[in-house]
Amino acid sequence: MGLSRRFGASADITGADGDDVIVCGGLDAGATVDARGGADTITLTGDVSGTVLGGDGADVILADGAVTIRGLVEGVGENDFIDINGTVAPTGRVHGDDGDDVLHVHVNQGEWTGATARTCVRSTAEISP
Ligand SMILES: [Ca+2]
Ligand SMILES: [Ca+2]
Repeated sequence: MGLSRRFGASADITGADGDDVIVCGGLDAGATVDARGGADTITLTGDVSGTVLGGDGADVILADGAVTIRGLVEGVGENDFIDINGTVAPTGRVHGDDGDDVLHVHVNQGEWTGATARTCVRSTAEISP
């Protein structure tokens, strides 16, 4: 009972309350992906300047090594797993929000908050809890 679709960059994407599988090829500034309730999986394969929200439920948000996050990626409620194998730019923000979130960012130049466990290969920015 969820979405399993591949989306482009400029349109807003809103998931269902079930477990959605969303593959997003990039997101322009002003556009939002909101997976809403359920244990959703969001895979980012292009640069994100907009907002990616996991919504309620234990979500998995993944980005491959070529991706740069310039906007906001947020797990929202529950225990989310966010793995950004690319770069979080100085304007970028990765936020676990409520729950025991696990965050991994390969190269962090931005802001990184709201997680109980974090790993980072390379960081040039202040990391706050
Ligand atoms: Ca959902
Ligand atoms: Ca969540």
